[in-house]
Amino acid sequence: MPAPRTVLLTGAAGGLGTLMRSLLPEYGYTLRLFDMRPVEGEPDAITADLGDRQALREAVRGVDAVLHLAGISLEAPFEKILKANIEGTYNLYEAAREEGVPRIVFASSNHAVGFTPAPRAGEPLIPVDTPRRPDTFYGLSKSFGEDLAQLYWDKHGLETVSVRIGSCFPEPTGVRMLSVWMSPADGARLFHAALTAEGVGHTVVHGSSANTRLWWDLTSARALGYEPRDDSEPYAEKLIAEQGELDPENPAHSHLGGHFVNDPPIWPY
Ligand code: NAI
Ligand code: 15L
Repeated sequence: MPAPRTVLLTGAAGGLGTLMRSLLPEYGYTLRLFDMRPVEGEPDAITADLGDRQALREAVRGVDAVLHLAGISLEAPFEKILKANIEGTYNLYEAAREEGVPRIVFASSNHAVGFTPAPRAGEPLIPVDTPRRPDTFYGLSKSFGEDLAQLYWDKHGLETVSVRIGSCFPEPTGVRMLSVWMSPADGARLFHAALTAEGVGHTVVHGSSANTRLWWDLTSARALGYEPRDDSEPYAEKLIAEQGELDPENPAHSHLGGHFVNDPPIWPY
């Protein structure tokens, strides 16, 4: 596959989409933007819902790849998750198949496997083939997305890298995040690797920086050419002083998915 140049960025108005709009052009991409909300300062962005199959078909036409970030990004009532994340992701894959788009990079999440116990000191890192253990309807939708990606590779030859993102924010804001944080710059490095690596078929990778307190294995991400450069450790002293060490008896501290394992739905809209 020739290196992709024109990439459809769904979820362009969101937190991660905003970070990637500023970081990915440095890698030479031309971004076409898509979101149900207007993208500030971007009058050419496509404002449409993932439920609009015609808009999606036009949005993917002629692009070399899609970076699919759009969707509900926290726990929410099942009916909302069903529309945005399950049907919406299906609609995107159908549009990509119909228009011959060769690759999608799918924003999966640690919450697809959020009930996986966090490794204690000396235990092995969580492997990428750990059984799915979604911690929410949200995590379940990311499991669906990964299976959908596998189906479209096996049946239609449409490639996907499913990136199980840990926490991608400018800084880690909690003690758990010290283990799963992905700096925005490392996020751009990983997405670039996922967009350009040869012969990925459907590959699942963990998305984190090279954190000292890392919980999961980055081997499959590194195999794409990803070389993380950041580490959350400089934030550790301050966060632990403020919040204390993780308590192994607290389920929200002792599972990969953190508070998602026991929080009620929190999607604000
Ligand atoms: P966000 O909530 O800030 O952005 C999501 C964007 O998707 C929003 O701009 C929203 O308007 C758009 N969107 C939602 N439903 C839509 C629909 N039906 N049609 C069109 N657009 C729709 O979320 P964030 O943090 O930017 O995350 C981006 C993606 O990465 C999400 O899929 C999220 O699940 C995933 N992810 C993010 C992580 C993080 O640390 N930021 C961690 C793990 C996964
Ligand atoms: C996610 O999947 C969410 O989209 C993001 O907002 C964070 O909550 C992140 O996981 C996390 O686990 O920290």
